[in-house]
Amino acid sequence: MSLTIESAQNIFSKTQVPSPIPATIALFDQLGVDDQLAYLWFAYTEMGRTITPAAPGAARLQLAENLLAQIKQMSSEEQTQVMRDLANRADTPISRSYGFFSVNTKLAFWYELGELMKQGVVAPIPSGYQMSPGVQVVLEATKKLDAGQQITVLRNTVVGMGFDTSSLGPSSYPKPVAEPAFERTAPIVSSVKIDGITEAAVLSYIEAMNADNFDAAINLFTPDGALQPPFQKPIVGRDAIAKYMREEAQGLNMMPKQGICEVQPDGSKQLKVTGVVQTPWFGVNVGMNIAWRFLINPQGQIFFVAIDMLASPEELLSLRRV
Ligand code: EQ3
Repeated sequence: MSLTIESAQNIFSKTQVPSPIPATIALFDQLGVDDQLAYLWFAYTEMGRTITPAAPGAARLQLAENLLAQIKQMSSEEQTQVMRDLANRADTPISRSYGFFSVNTKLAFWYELGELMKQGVVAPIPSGYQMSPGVQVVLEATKKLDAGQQITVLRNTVVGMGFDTSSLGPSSYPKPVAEPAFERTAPIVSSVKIDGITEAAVLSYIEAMNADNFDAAINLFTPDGALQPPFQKPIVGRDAIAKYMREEAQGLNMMPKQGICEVQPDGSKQLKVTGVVQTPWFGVNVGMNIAWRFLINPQGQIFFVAIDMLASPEELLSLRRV
């Protein structure tokens, strides 16, 4: 029987617990645009008391420089309007340019805007702003999340802003820019050990990803293989996975701890591995509890891997399907 992505997506589905992250983002989506911006300000500054993101490097900020320079020259009202347009996904020149940014450039853009707001260069949340009950509900829901889940909510809301450029034809795409590298926050772990796992493709995958060696990681996949990031559809084919990894998987520290492997009658293997991942934005200060669900073909190649955010630390150990 040939392997299909649809069936691969369902492996170990009985061991999955719904994450509170989409529910929190759904609450956020219901807010009006000013409330969304205010929520992000309060959530970000509140979180910043204990954990703050690392400043993006100069090369990364350079990609957002043009937009930031335009915004700095605007009046307070115009600055507020730009932020509203971004949150509204409006079709304006700035919101379009933002829409073409990579995930990490979007984060760097808002990081810098946040700094400029603190300095008073960019319009802050209006001083008389009264927090609406809706914002309070989303903030309360956010407080219940662990730090890894909180930064995922922030990241996903920022990524969703700006004009949706996927509707535009290739003629309107800007010239592709090289994705600046993230500095690694911890030494490269060269020999990976995962309790319960000896599968070479899985161990080599983690080793390659922890060294940002995406070519090596891609070569472990079948040509029609797929990678499914958290809360997203599968990305299919080596080229598409490589592009995604170069943009979004740099500088990650993957610390898988345990896993199980089940051999299927056709010789393929289904594996579930759980552990912790750190992003270069927050380094060792925030660990995200995650699971990888691998489907390995009988020839030992990765046909499919899904990355799931876990709902709670208890889930790190609940690997068996009962
Ligand atoms: C200025 C302010 C505060 C107010 C204004 O009103 C509005 C906004 C938006 C503001 C600014 C907000 C800012 C600056 C937010 C910054 C948030 C940041 C830096 C969040 C970063 C989060 C990073 C995360 C969650 C990374 C997760 C990565 C994972 C889980 C990677 C998993 C992967 C694995 C394990 C693989 O094996 C394959 C690849 C893959 C990448 C999927």
